Amino acid sequence: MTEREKYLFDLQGYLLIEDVISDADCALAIEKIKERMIPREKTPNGYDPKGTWFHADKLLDVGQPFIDLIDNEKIIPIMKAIIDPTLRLECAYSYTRTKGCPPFEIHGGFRGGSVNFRYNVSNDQIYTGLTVVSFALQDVSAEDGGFACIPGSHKSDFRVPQEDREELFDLNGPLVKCISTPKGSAVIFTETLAHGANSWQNDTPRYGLFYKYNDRAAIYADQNHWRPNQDAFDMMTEEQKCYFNTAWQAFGPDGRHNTVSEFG
Ligand SMILES: O=C(O)CCC(=O)C(=O)O
Repeated sequence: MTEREKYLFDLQGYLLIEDVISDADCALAIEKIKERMIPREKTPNGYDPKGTWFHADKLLDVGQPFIDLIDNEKIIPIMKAIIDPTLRLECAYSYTRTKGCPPFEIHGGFRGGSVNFRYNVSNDQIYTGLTVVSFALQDVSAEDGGFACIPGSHKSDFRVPQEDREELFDLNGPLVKCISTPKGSAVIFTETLAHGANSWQNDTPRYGLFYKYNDRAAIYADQNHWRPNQDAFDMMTEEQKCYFNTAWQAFGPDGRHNTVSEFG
């Protein structure tokens, strides 16, 4: 991680990295997401998306290009620098949203929560928890909608007051910034950041692709639900399998590699 990247991530709570995925892999990812995506009844925050929001889970089971993104060479050194040298990949999924979809309400923005939502810096070292890589499979301009956040909010020691939430977390309000992302780039953002997504305004749907990493010792998502299937493991390198080890810190299984019996 360069000094510039460290500065920007600490300042903003997110970082844009360009030229992460090739055009061919963007096209392949969209093709496979289209085959797998299903309509979402309600968004995680209870909105009725009125048929405009789709999701595709367990993308690693589909093979490439998703497998190679597990340990992308431009992303992983940064994740190791800001989370921990030993990482777990919690989940890999897509949200696809079509024109006019309801916004994904701003969430996060308070660093005093659980281990997953930490953010501290000490002795030149960033310590964050659950961290997302949002891959841009197409060009997204700020006017299209898409990823939005309150830069710097990952350092807030206070929760937004409930009565001010609507005003301060207004996706079109002065605190919130929509981020433009060129095709093939990725936004790395800490879940501690106040973030969400604005209503999508482009005729072409937004095929969002999200990988969530965590400290090996921490758990956010259901490990059994998100565990890749055996076909996916068979496609992975030994190094890639390590991202799916069960969460543990002391007295873990011998070696670092995953075996099914770890869950036994
Ligand atoms: O759609 C986005 O860019 C935001 C997604 C998000 O906040 C999430 O998946 O937790």
